[in-house]
Amino acid sequence: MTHSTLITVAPTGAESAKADVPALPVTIDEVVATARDCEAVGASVIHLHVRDADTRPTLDLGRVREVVSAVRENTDLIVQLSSGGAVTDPFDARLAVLDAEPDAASLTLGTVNFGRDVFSNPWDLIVELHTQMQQRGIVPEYEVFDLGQLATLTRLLDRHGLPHGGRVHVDLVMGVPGGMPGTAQALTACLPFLPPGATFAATGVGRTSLPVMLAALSAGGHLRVGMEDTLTYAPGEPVRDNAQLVARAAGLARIAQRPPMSTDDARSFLGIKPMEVAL
Ligand code: KMH
Ligand code: ZN
Repeated sequence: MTHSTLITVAPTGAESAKADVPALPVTIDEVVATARDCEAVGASVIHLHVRDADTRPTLDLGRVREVVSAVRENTDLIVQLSSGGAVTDPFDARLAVLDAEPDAASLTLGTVNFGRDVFSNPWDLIVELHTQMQQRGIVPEYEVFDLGQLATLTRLLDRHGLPHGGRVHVDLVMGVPGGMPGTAQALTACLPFLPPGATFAATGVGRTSLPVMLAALSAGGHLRVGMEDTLTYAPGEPVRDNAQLVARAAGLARIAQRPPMSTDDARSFLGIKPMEVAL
């Protein structure tokens, strides 16, 4: 079991509208402020979806590059871009975010119903993302929405080799309507299907955030929290900001005697170049 806990913040996502959730960080200044606040309370990775000047999700490369460099200039966080985007995004635009040269990027291992929508991730897209990340030195975080997607991960690694950095790190995304439930039982069921030597984090969407976080910590896993996944802190209490969610995750990690991982340690854990070499 890793001594410390890697905490990823997913501050924005592609699903919530700024008009409905005024605390959602969408401008570059808001994303930078959130990134700094979350780093200060224990995050070491930021999972980014970018919004345009009208607050809508965008994969516009210029805008994505701007956000990546703003976060890098103001924090030591590992910058992980979403390659999932929004359910409406075409595959070529999702692949093109790799041109922004993030440290890391998400890579979802299968198609899944996503509420009333479909989050489409066919095999050829998975292979293309995996091999392009290998070639470009970008570290993937394998997003798993259902247990069968872990079999796809094993097939992917068997056929196409280990990711850049050598670490196979999985994020179990739980509680999405259409994916696996956000329960301790579902999390435990996934663990035997992780590839040998792989590490995992877990994310519980909506009200599954706390049970998933507690189950992940007890099983030696890492954590992802943020307003991409959770907008209610407690029944009837909206999330104040992303740092509130990171602080709660960091507090639970300390109680589990696996305190938040520093950004330096997170880089070495994930096989990402140290900050001074990266710049
Ligand atoms: N926005 C979801 C459709 C990812 O970032 O890689 C997909 C998602 C996964 O959030
Ligand atoms: Zn995402």
